[in-house]
Amino acid sequence: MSNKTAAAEPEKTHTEQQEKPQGAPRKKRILSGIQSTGVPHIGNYLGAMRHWVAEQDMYDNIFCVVDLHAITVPQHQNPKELHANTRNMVAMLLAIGLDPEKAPVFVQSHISAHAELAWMLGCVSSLGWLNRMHQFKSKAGEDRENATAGLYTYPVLMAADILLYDTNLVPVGDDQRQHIELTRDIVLRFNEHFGKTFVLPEALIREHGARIMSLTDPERKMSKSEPDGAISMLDTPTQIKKKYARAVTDSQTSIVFDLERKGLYNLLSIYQSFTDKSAAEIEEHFAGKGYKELKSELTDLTVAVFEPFQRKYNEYIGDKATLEHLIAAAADKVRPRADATLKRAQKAMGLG
Ligand code: AQP
Repeated sequence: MSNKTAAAEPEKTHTEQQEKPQGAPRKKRILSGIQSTGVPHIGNYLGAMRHWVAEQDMYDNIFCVVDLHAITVPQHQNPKELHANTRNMVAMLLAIGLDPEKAPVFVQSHISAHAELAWMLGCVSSLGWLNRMHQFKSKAGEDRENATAGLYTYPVLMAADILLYDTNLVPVGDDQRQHIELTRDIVLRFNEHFGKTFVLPEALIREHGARIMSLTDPERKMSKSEPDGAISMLDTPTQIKKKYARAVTDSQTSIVFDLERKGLYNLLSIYQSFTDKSAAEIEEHFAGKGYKELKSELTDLTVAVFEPFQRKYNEYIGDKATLEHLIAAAADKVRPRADATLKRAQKAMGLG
């Protein structure tokens, strides 16, 4: 490694300087992604997606459906299903209100720079760093020998996703915290060794809803790959009602935020995320009431939020030409930025 020292917060990159309009403060750039591994659930929505929509005027936004990440597990290596899931995920992101003009939603595999930069970053990442990643451990499970190499290097690809766009902030759920830390380690090492090349990003993780747990096992994170414990954004009102009704709770009766009562705490966290009320207000609202009332209100809140999304989603799914056009336009919009960063990194490393 060279003896060049990197500033903890690197100065502006060449691309940043070029893009800042004269005299106007540049909006911070945010980038986030979601895997096309099935229908998104209330965890994805409350932990990440709703913030992307609510804050799209505040930031310079880029969103991607990360299909290259989806294939890191064999269950998602069914070509037809993956292709459809990717389109469905873009349709859902548009349906919840992302405006393609302000917030392009592209498909990760359409921009080849992601895979190219990931290889380069893999060559400056230590095995020790990857060995510490919790998500690999939980997704690989007991049968680690049979987990794919892609699952192991997943965080390096995620670093490439973020760094290609000179991202300042990465709005994600709590499960991604460690991956953003790894991205920062990669930036610091790369910049120190090859000179200032990448922007140092920060995670943007919210206080409420950043870790919604499974309804059937509140010790585990709600996940697309475990649909029984998840309320999907395409569930019907009847399914939503049934899933809340069956949600694991306990034999106590008071409705209070108690971390020891994990099932109840999770339901109250969902309620809090949907209503944006304080814990004290919620406890007061449910004083003298029980699980029946809580679950019934949760059903009503969820149905009221998801029903309009489902209508819009069906419109996008029914108009394949528009959807494909928007997907292609988003890729065209972001590609020059990704290619410029890739070139900058290649030059820094002496490639080519
Ligand atoms: N349970 C959760 N609570 C809050 N936020 C969550 N996110 C995921 N699960 C929760 C956030 O949603 C965004 C997109 O996630 P992803 O699709 O990229 O991958 P994931 O974290 O692996 O999500 P899943 O639902 O668990 O999918 P599978 O089953 O395919 O692995 C991210 O910002 C994530 O933090």
